[in-house]
Amino acid sequence: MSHNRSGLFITLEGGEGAGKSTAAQGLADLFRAEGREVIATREPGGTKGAEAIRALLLATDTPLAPMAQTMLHFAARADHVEALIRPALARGAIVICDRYYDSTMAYQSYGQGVDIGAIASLIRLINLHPDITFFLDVPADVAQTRLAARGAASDRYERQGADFMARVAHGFRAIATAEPGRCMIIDATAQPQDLVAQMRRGIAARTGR
Ligand code: T5A
Repeated sequence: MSHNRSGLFITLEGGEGAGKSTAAQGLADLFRAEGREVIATREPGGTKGAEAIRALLLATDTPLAPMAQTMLHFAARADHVEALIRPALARGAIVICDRYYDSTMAYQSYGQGVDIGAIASLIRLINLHPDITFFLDVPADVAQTRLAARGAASDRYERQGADFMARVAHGFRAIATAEPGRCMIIDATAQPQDLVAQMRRGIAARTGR
């Protein structure tokens, strides 16, 4: 079950530098131009409490065991879902979230070895599923070039290295393959406006909206 409300819950997933934030912004602009209320948000984060947890999660000077990271991601998510996402969906808004629980499965389970069953239990506890999830798939070298061009500071996860990122990418593909009703893989080497157009067509085809 996804949710009992009139809104639409869209999530974007993928590795570092796949272009999720850029595509999420473009999709939000498109829906706003259609006259819809849009909440564009992100994880970890999206509320004051979840942003405070984000700072701890991304900090490179505080070692945290993978299971501790998992529970912090879900603590942030619990606040984000209850304080922002559920109320927005209940009033009919479109919620576009840059990363959600598939990131925990890909990074903490496929990437860091946390038990899949433990994460599946936390997902059941949160009990809010996206209507549609886009997996932005981009070759590692393209993502690396984009990140280098942006010159962003390196956080806890960006520092993990190529093998870790390959396990994460494998995880995302495995999730998308296992749940074809919810998930769509998008070739994220396309130009941002083409990605947004592909996503808009996917939403219309899958949800009729
Ligand atoms: N994490 C998160 C977990 O481990 N578990 C979890 O449960 C969750 C929720 C979050 C970190 O936390 C981890 C995953 C992450 O490591 P973050 O800063 O939010 O950290 O990291 P990302 O979500 O990876 O954000 P990035 O900004 O690094 O990547 P994006 O959003 O995919 O990429 P974007 O849009 O910022 O673009 C990157 C650059 O590429 C260009 C942009 O202009 C930009 O310079 N670009 C394009 N260039 C050409 N063509 C396109 N289509 C382009 N799209 C963007």
